[in-house]
Amino acid sequence: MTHQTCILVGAPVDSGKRRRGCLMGPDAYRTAGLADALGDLGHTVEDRGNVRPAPFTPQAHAKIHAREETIAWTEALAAAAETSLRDGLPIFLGGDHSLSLGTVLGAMRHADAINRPLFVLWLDAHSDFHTPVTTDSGNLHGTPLGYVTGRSDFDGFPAVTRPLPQDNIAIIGLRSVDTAERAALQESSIQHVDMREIDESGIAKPLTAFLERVAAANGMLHVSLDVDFLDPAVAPAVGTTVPGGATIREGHLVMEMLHDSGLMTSLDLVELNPFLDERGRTARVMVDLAASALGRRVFDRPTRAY
Ligand code: B3U
Ligand code: MN
Ligand code: MN
Repeated sequence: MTHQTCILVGAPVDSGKRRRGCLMGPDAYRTAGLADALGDLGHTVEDRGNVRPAPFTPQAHAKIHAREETIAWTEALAAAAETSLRDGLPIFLGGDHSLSLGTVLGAMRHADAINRPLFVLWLDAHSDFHTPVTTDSGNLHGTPLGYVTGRSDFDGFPAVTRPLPQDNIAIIGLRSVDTAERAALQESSIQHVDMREIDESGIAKPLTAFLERVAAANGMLHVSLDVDFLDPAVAPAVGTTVPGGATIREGHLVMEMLHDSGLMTSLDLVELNPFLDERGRTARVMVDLAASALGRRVFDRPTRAY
């Protein structure tokens, strides 16, 4: 991949779950030197500052936490994603994973407008495939893939007029899937890769299979990287730690393969909670992973054709 215009879009969303702190994420990435890391790779970097939610009136809800606020973020971030995708490669600095209801919706609208299919790579311990009805926790950060694929009961959220086809999604890193999600996932055609599969066959194999499908369809590719994809021993700054996650090496391999593919068109960095970090180390790991996705490497490799 050659020179890119990387557009940093702060998304300090903290409404998708009850534990607070993800709102500090965008500034932690800035402090950890994301813009310089990408600039050093020869890219143009434009920091557009932080998005703000559309106006909203909070309402008490028996089950769902901060529903109106999350709807307001979804509207604002869908618009920001659509605009920034016209100008370059947006990197959304989260913020919890409920921000992806908006960023993926915006990417879907952009892909529709230019008549290309959108694919989504979800790097996460969780499948985030709930609906507001199936969720046990009431936390909307567990619902973005349910929303964008057109599952029901997202009343009050922007309408998903042309849902993302399940065939266009891969989730890699799974090790915490609720019963209702598991049933829905197994019935779906979403490519779902758990840690066992990664242990048995390596992470490159399912990723290559997915990237080949993206390339064959001339697809756009939105990548959503949840901090908890990584093992908490190397990335502790996240509210929902799940042991047994990806290693730093697996994380970098995924990012390097994404770079080599030339397919990635937008990126979310989500669930970083700087309040839980240890001297900024998780923020730095995430910045390093983003740099690998944008071309940082030890040695050049012959380009792999997809
Ligand atoms: N599936 C659980 C846990 C969870 C999902 N995403 C995160 N945690 N980060 C839920 O609450 O929906
Ligand atoms: Mn997630
Ligand atoms: Mn997760």
